[in-house]
Amino acid sequence: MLQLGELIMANAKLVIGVLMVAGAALIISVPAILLLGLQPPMQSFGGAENLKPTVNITMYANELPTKFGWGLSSDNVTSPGPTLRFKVGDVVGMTVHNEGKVPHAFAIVSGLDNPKVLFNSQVATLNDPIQPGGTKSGVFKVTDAGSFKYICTVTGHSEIGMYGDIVISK
Ligand SMILES: [Cu+2]
Repeated sequence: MLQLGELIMANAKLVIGVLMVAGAALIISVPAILLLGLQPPMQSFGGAENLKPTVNITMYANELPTKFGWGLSSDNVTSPGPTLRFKVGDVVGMTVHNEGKVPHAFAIVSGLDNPKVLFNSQVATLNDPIQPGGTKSGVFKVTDAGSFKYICTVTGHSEIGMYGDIVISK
């Protein structure tokens, strides 16, 4: 049978032990957190999480009465969409809002015929598009000069006007 004093001592030792373990965990976890980075995870479809945008663009996807289109503001969506201009080396932070009623997605492609995605520029994909009312962002670096297209990569959408010109200068 433990005396009251012994019981208190035993409990005190237990509390001290728990505090020491908690302190050690804190001491270990702080540098671990610093090493792993405190930044919130940024959703990037371009695989360029380490790139900091030098140009930020916000695009709006929507359906028009007889076509699908793009705009730089929600009240000016056109088909084709506005021409986008970048310079080689620009790191583009692209945010796409889906203002429409069906899923959409964004990518810069080689052209409308046989489109090939360039610069890892897809923001959302055919299989993981931006749902109506949703927003997705991506960061990518444009590395080649030329005239390309941006499109919605959801099947059939670029065919009904959901594209625009993109010009990348040297
Ligand atoms: Cu679309």
